[in-house]
Amino acid sequence: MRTRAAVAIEAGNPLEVMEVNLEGPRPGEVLVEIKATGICHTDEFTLSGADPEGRFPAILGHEGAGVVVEVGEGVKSVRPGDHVIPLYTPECRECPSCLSRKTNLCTAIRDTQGQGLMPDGTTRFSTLDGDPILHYMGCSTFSNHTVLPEIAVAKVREDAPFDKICYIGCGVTTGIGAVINTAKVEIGAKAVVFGLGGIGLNVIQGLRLAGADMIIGVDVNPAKKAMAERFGMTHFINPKDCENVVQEIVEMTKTPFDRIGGADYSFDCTGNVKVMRDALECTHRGWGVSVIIGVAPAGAEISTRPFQLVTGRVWKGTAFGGARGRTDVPQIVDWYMDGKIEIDPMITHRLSLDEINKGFDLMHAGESIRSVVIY
Ligand code: NAD
Ligand code: AHE
Ligand code: ZN
Repeated sequence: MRTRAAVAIEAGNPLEVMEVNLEGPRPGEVLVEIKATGICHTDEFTLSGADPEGRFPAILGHEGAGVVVEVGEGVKSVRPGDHVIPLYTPECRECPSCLSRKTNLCTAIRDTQGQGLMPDGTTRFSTLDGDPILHYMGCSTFSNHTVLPEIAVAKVREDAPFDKICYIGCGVTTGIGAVINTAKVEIGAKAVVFGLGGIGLNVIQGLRLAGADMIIGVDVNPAKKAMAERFGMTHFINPKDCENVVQEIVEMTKTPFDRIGGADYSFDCTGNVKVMRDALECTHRGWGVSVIIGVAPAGAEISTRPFQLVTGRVWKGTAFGGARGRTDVPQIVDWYMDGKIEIDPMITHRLSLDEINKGFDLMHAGESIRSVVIY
C-alpha cells in the first residue's frame, strides 16, 4: 500500500513529508493506522546525529496510538479494529529477560530493532522508486501506517482519545514508571527532578502519585516552572541563578533532626552527563537513589568519585520507566481515563503531519512540552 510519512533522509536535516510504499504484515506482524503521535526528545536526538544507533533514511517516531488494520498469519492477541499503542520496548513473555521478572527489557527482537529492521531482517518501508527506508525503535509512528511485530503493540480500550494516549507510548509511562517501578519512591520522600520537559513533568506527577513530600524541580528554562508547579513541584531551582546546585539541594533538604541533607531520590531528565553527576551527588549519604532517564549523545560518559557510591548512593537507569508494555500500558490508559493522572495540559501543540518540523523547532526553542501530530 501507499501511505504518507515524514522521512528522515539524513541526520541534521528537517524531515521530508512524502508518499512511501508499505508492505503488508508478514506472519506475527500487524499493520496499524497511526492516528496520533507525540514528538519526544529522543526523536530529536536521533535526527540530530547524536544517536550511535541512528540509521538513515528512516521513519522516526515512537510515541503513537492507532488502530489495527490487518494482521499477519498466526497473530492471536489483536485483530482488525483493535486500538493499540506501539511499544518500542516489546513484551514477548517468552525470552530470558521477560521470564526473569527482573527487567522490562525484552530481548526477543532488540538486535533487528536497533538496525531499523523487522525481526526477519527486512524493512517494510520503501520510497516510490523502491529504495528501502528503515524503521525506527520498532515503531515508525511518523508514518500514517506502520507495520509492527505483534509483541510490540499494547491493546487499549476504545474510548480513550488517540491524541492524548499516544503520549503513554513513551513520555507518560517513562516518567511515572521511573518513580513507581524503578525508584519505588515511598510516601513522604524528598525528590529532585532535573529537566522539566515532557519526561520530567511526568516524573513529577509520578512523585505526586507516590506521595512525595518535597518535589524540587531544576531547569535552566524558567518558563518551565509554572507547568511543573501545576503538576506538583514544590520548589524550583534555576542552576543559572545559583552557584552550586548540589549544595543548594543539600541545604534545602536539611532538617533540624537531619543535618546531613540530600534528596532521597533524584531523576535526570536532561540527557546531560554533567547534570547526571549533580543528580547523583545531591542525594542523601547512605541511601540516596539517582535514576538516569535522559539519553546522552554518542561518546558521552558519566563520572563521579567512587566515594559517592561507597557512601551508599545508588546510580540507576530506566528505559520506558521499567514498564512491561502489553501488561502495564492498558492500565496506564485506565489511570488517565479515570482521572488518576493528567495528560491534556502537557500537550501544548497539535500539528498536522505537514507541520511536523515545527514540532522540532518548538522543542529547540523550549516553547513546547509535547507537540502531537494528528493524522
Ligand atoms: P524536553 O526537551 O521536553 O525536556 C528537557 C528539559 O531539560 C527542558 O525543559 C530543558 O530546558 C531542560 N534542560 C536542558 N539542559 C538542562 C540543564 N543543564 N539543567 C537543567 N535542565 C536542563 O525532553 P524530554 O522529551 O522531556 O526528554 C528528556 C530526556 O529523556 C531526553 O534525553 C530523552 O531522550 C530522554 N528520554 C528517555 C527515555 C527512557 O526511556 N530512558 C524515554 C523518553 C525520553
Ligand atoms: N540508541 C541509543 C539509546 C537510546 C535509548 O536509550 N533509548 C531508550 C528509550 S528513549 C525513548 O524516548 C531505551 O529504551 N533504551 C533501551 C534500549 O534497548 O534501547 C544509544 O545510545 O545507542
Ligand atoms: Zn521517547
